[in-house]
Amino acid sequence: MLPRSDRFSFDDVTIAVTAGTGGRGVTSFHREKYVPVGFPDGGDGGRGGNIVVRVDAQLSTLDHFKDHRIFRAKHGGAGSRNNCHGANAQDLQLRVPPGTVIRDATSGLLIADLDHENVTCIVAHGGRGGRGNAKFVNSRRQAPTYSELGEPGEDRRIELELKLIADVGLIGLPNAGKSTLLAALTRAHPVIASYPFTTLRPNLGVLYGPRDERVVLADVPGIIEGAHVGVGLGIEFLRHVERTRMLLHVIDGSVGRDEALMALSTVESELRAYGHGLMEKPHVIVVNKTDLMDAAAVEELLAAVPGARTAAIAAADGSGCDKLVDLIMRELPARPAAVTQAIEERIYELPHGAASSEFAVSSEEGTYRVAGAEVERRVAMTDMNNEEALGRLQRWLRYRGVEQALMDAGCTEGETVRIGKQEFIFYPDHRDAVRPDA
Ligand SMILES: Nc1nc2c(ncn2[C@@H]2O[C@H](COP(=O)(O)OP(=O)(O)OP(=O)(O)O)[C@@H](O)[C@H]2O)c(=O)[nH]1
Ligand SMILES: [Mg+2]
Repeated sequence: MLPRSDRFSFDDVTIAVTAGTGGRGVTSFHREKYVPVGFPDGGDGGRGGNIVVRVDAQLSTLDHFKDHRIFRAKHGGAGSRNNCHGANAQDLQLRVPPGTVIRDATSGLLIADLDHENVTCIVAHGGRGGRGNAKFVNSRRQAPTYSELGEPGEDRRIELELKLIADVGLIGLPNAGKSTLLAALTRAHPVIASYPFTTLRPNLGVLYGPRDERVVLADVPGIIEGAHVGVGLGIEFLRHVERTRMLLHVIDGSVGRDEALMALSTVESELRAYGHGLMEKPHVIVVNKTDLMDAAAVEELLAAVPGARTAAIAAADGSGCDKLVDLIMRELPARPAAVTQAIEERIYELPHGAASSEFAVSSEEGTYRVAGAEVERRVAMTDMNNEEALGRLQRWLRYRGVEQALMDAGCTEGETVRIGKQEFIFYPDHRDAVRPDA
């Protein structure tokens, strides 16, 4: 039984990220000698840390997420007296290799395609700091005795998918000598062995041209007939050559003309099945292992190979490799403008969850639940130990129609209502909501 493509699961990881909660605002009154009661001077809390994904060109895998998949940013600092603002928390940075695609794991929506160095993406926003009591002063209320708690940070699950960014892809049947060629052209040390499926994950190497051109080569696992339906390692790893500008199709010439041509067409039909424009890219057919062939056989095979660009090499001893490098440098299409430009800092940002004012009431075994982004945020930011803050929350809930919606849903006095993480006993109609433990 051949191994299947689930070996590549670490090219995809799902992680949970929670941004920091904002710091709490503070209730305080100015104090000075001989002044009995001063004005409110409670400062606001600081912002919670964002979760930021950043491209690190030194990385080429997502393996570092293997053992660590839950990330929390720091919370903002609390405000303090004298209108002092709490400290904003530092962002938590997660590093990923270039070519990482980020999706929201719940909706599957694309968040960002991090295909350049130096790009960052804020995947969860920290909550804003709660306002201190100084901010609640108005013409009717000179001395508010409450302040807000910090806003909770966003949390979501995101999916990271790696599509390596290489300039040239090495493809071919298992054992054709792809990894040997990578080792011959670059300083990479891939595992090479005389059995099929030696390479289980893509290897990268950098080839330097005569004018110091820097060309990244990707060696991917071998492809066999039926790979597109999952035979062998499947063809899923071909996404790592999707973004290349040229493919080197390596064939083992020592197996004889007919078999070599068959290998060629087998791999090509798998590429066609995969799609994504792989067959439309420039291909170089590289006849390998010529050290095991006589010159006539090499000529005969080269003549029979379709396509204009061919090379004959022995990757094991490097013969023919110089010519192959010349061919690559000559034929490699220029990088698309989109890739060469924006190397400067680019920041992707999800729209900050503009809290929807909609909410829904549901009930289960005598407990009512109110769900809705704005309502939940409002509750989370209310200091339940403060009568005045609680009264303010209840007035707001009544004004927003939450109280009426609960009554419409059949909720009666004394029943339990849950909003976010808080539980209340329902006392409608101008009586204050009271927490069960209050
Ligand atoms: N004689 C000879 N043997 C070679 C040459 N190139 C590769 N080989 C041998 O062929 C075998 C397979 O080489 P690999 O580079 O591992 O082949 P691969 O295409 O990467 O194979 P997979 O990773 O399994 O897809 C090894 O035993 C190599 O030593 C060559 O030019 N001449
Ligand atoms: Mg290999």
